[in-house]
Amino acid sequence: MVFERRHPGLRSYPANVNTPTVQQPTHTGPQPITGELEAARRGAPRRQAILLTGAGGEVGHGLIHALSESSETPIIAFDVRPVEEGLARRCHEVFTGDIRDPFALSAIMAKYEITEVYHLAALLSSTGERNPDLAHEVNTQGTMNLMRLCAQQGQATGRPVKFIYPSSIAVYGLPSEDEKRKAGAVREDQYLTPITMYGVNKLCCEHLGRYYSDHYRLLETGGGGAPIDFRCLRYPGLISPHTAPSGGTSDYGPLMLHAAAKGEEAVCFVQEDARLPFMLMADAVAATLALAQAETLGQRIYNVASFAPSAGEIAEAITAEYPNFRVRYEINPSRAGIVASWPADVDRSTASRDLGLPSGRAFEGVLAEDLVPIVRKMYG
Ligand code: NAD
Ligand code: AKB
Repeated sequence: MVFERRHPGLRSYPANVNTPTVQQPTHTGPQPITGELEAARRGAPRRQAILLTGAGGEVGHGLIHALSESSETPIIAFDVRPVEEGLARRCHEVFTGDIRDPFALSAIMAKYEITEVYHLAALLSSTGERNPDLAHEVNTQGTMNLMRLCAQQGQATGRPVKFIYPSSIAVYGLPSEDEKRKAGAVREDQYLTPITMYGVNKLCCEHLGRYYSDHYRLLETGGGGAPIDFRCLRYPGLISPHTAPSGGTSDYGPLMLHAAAKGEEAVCFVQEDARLPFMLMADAVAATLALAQAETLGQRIYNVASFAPSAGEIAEAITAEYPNFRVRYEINPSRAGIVASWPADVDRSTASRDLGLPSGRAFEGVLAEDLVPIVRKMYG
């Protein structure tokens, strides 16, 4: 795989977009026309590639490792922040730019024929709730920009672009704690009334994906000739031993593990009995690749998860591995309210059936086998 690092200076970008004080990049106008853009305009064949946006984030980290080992197709990485060197080395080319900027994306599409997109770039739920306007621009408008360009390419080549989209349990909105208890594991079509801007954005993008795949320009096409092939997993909270999360609301779970491994006290902002579904990052990556590779699918959107412990059960299992581990419960009512609106568990039966995924794993086993050995090495 050729490593050709490039930061073409497409845009100025904020140093850390995942903060409530994020600076909005100023629009610098159209990009200079390069040789590649001219060639694409003349209809010259472009090299086929996989595009991964939000490449420098937690999921990007896992997916780039897995894809670079399993696929011969070059990976093009895109993020608003520079991608760390070790990750960039696994990619054919790295672009730094803002997903809100259609020019940044069209420069990539002009150079490559993108066959598959993993569109990870987003502001997560807590960051999004602190700046809902920006969340809408990045999460919805950014996704729309990318879908529009993929649709143009799909129409021009006659080959639909596979668009892999990570949605979230945030699309659900349970109206009360009582209803959450009664509902148990929710199906894909239940309780779709999110209370966060992030959840609203995710649900909107699911509908955009369905539109571009099944109904695009139906007055002209009658709904046929789909320019994109949208496929989506609704991830639960993800737990990675390699990276600690920030900006999300399910973060309290993985942050307990990272605190324990560092010998620190964890501060948990939800009550001990707060419950959400979670999944090991490596399992989420494997599920995402299974979704991308599936020959046939019964539906476009699937729940995935492996276990659904309460915050207290997470702490208890971690204490079994780290006997000195301590958690201080300092409840943040607003963030706890977001968690209360998300389901206690999700029904994973359709993903099991269509994608052959395991229907669940024991949290204690995942902790002992897949998480603790890695964080012990990482933090000593
Ligand atoms: P992350 O915050 O670690 O990574 C997001 C990446 O997107 C970052 O590298 C960030 O720099 C980039 N980004 C943000 N704004 C951008 C912009 N304007 N232009 C270009 N890049 C931008 O998040 P993650 O955990 O890797 O999540 C990846 C995807 O998975 C997201 O869409 C998220 O909603 C979804 N998801 C994650 C979880 C989880 O628990 N991690 C759960 C459900 C869904
Ligand atoms: C968040 O908490 O925002 C994410 C998610 C569950 O989508 N981790």
